Amino acid sequence: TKEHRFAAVDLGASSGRVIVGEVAPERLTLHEAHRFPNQPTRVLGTLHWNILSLYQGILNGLKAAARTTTHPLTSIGIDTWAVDYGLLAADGTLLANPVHYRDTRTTNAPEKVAKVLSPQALYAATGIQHLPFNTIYQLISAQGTPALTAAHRLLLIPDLISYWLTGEPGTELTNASTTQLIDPRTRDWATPVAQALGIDLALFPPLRHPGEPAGTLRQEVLAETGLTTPVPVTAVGSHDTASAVVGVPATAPDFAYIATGTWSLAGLELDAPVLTEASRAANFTNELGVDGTVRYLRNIMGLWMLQECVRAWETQGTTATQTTTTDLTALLQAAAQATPLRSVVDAGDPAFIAPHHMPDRIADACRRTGQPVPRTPAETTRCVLDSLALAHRRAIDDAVRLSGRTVRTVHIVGGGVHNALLCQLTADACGLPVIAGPAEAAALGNVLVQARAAGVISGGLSELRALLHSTQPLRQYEPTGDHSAWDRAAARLGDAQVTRAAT
Ligand code: LFR
Repeated sequence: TKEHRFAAVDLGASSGRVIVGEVAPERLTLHEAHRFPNQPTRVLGTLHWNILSLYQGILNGLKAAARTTTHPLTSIGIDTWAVDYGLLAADGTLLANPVHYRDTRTTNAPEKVAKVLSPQALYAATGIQHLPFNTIYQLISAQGTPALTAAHRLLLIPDLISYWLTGEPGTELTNASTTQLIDPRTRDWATPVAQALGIDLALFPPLRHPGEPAGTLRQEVLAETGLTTPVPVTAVGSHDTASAVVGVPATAPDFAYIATGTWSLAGLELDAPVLTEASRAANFTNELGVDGTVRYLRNIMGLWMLQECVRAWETQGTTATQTTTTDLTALLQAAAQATPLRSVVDAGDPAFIAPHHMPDRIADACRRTGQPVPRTPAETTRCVLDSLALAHRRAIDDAVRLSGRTVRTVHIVGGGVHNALLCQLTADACGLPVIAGPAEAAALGNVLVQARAAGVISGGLSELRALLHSTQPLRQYEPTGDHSAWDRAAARLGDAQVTRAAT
């Protein structure tokens, strides 16, 4: 059988990569062509993505992909984080550098929106959890700015990259759902919401669905990358979490997933949205997935909390912290030895979204809840990982309760797969077996959707997942320890963590 090569462009909050997937009906292998850092920059008080540097990283990656294979690429797919966008003039010029979702410009936007549309009405119409950086809040904050006033078009980040590569504008559906401007029942624009908020839906190019063609590489891109034949771009689940959930190697329907990385996205795959008041109060989201699915999940702060701690310890630069923290493996080993569940914080608290001073914010949260304050990097790391495991369990329990589904297995995919302590703690907290892997689930989901669109493989999500299960290395963690210790830790956080969306 003939093998095909697909390039997955996968941009995460801390790094971007171009990964080549080789696919044949019973085969699937990945090869990382290029990885590059993603370093946001604050300019005059606003936190920006370095979008041109990311684009250059992608071109370098495609060049590396062209060099490492004698076969032409069958197609390219692009996925990135959600909600953020670039604004274009009528001639296609980028009018302003895209702003990072962790920027604080949206602080007062939820209040403004609530004056026009109640949180209840907004949830009933869109099914999207309240996060302060949802695109609607960004657009409300940007109202009246020169860039938005002059804008002819709005492109979400993966659609912007795709436009630069091909010249063809479009709005990919899975990511569009994170704008909070899509109705999850019709899987089309929520026009009344946009009208109420004064958001012009004409800014968005037409919707396209995962698997649909999205143009071919422009001549200048071919010249720059050394790719020779015409290369199509295929729409994939362009929201990285949509691709990561395609990349969950489940073999039965009764699974929960946790897509880990900067965030932990924990929940279930459903075939219809849950738009109840209880679901809103629990801040569950109904993001749209590949093949008509719904990603029913909650955002949890994720390894961002640990990354930010490590960054703080490194800038403090005392010898003691440097030797223990620059080596993440040593830090995790020390955390594994630290007292379990000594202090936990609410890893769903939006107070942890913004950058800077993470160890202090964690210490404050422990103090406020009357728990011991972690003193060493190892103790703080243990507190973060225990807190993440607790939030994972809570999200899965809530998803089960709110959807009426059962869960027998928890799949962890994404960067957290490399963190054995987090995987084990999650198994312990949930009282369920955890299957960890693949780490590159988003790239794999991206490649699989392309390969199916190209006719190299066929079937629904369960067939794609069976291929993952038979080709990717996975590790299983069985629950251990005293389960009631997790109940007691959860009780310590008490009502502090309940129903932030409701307020
Ligand atoms: C993960 C992710 C989440 C989204 C957050 C912000 O990378 O895409 O799903 O809520 O980033 O866009």
